[in-house]
Order: sequence, then structure tokens, then C-alpha cells
Amino acid sequence: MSGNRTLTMIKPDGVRDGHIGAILNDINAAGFRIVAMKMTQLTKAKAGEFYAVHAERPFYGELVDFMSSGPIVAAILEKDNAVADFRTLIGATNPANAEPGTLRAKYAKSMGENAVHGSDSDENAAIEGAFHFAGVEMF
Ligand code: 3AN
Repeated sequence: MSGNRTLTMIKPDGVRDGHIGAILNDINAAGFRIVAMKMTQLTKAKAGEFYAVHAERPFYGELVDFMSSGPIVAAILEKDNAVADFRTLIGATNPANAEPGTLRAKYAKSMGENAVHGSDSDENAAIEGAFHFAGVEMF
């Protein structure tokens, strides 16, 4: 993937709460092109692998349980400056601190159940994109 792409997941809370359509609409309205997309459910093992960087953090077990608790929507998004612009669109990790109008301010409930994931670097965007999608699934 090029530096103009990022990986997002609408997390189990966002799907459970019926926000898939609204979140995708906000993503398109912010100028991102959807390059790849699927609805899927992570096993605990796959969720643990995705968040392996957080393995030593106290919330890791809770995070893995939550991320494997129901279906998610994973997507690769394309736009100039995709990683940074998408982090701006989703807002702070804790929705209580997220700027008004951001996805987490609008759709998230807590630090743990915060509705949307966005890659934090171009390097991780490429790794996370390949985690969810084969080359033939990227358009
Ligand atoms: P972000 O998703 O904003 O990049 P990270 O990378 O620090 O945040 O954390 C990854 C995920 O771990 C968050 N999206 C959130 O679901 C969960 N998380 C982070 N901090 C906490 C916490 N203190 N308690 C519970 N879950 C957390």
C-alpha cells in the first residue's frame, strides 16, 4: 500500500449500535475513497495478533475480548495524507476528549468501546491492510 492509505475497522460496538451506514457516510463525506471493505468477525487469536503491540498493557485482555465479541467492518481508505487525516476524523481514543463532530464523539461510548479504529502510521497501515485483505480484494 502507498502512503495515501489507512486501515479502519468499525468495531463491534459501532456495528451493534447500527452505525455502519452513518460512519461510512461520514468517511465518504470527508473525502476518503473505499479501496477494500468486508464485514467479518475476529477470533480471539486474530484480535490478539492485531493488537499484539498492546500485549503488555493492562487493558489487553479486555480489548481482545471486546474486539472478538461481534462482527466488525474492516476497510482500506485512500486519500492524500490518509493516516493523519483519518486520525483527525475519528478523534481522541477517549470519546470524552474527542472533538465535537469526530466519529468517536458521535458514535463511541467509552475508551474501550470507541467505535472506530484508524492506523497510527503508514507502516502500520500497510501491515494492518495486509492483515485483513489479499491483494485481489483491494481496488
Ligand atoms: P487508538 O485506537 O486511538 O490509536 P491506542 O492505539 O492507544 O488508541 O489503543 C488501541 C485500542 O485499545 C483503543 N482503540 C481502545 O479500544 C483500547 N484502549 C486504549 N486505551 C485503553 C484503556 N485505557 N482502557 C481500555 N481500552 C483501551
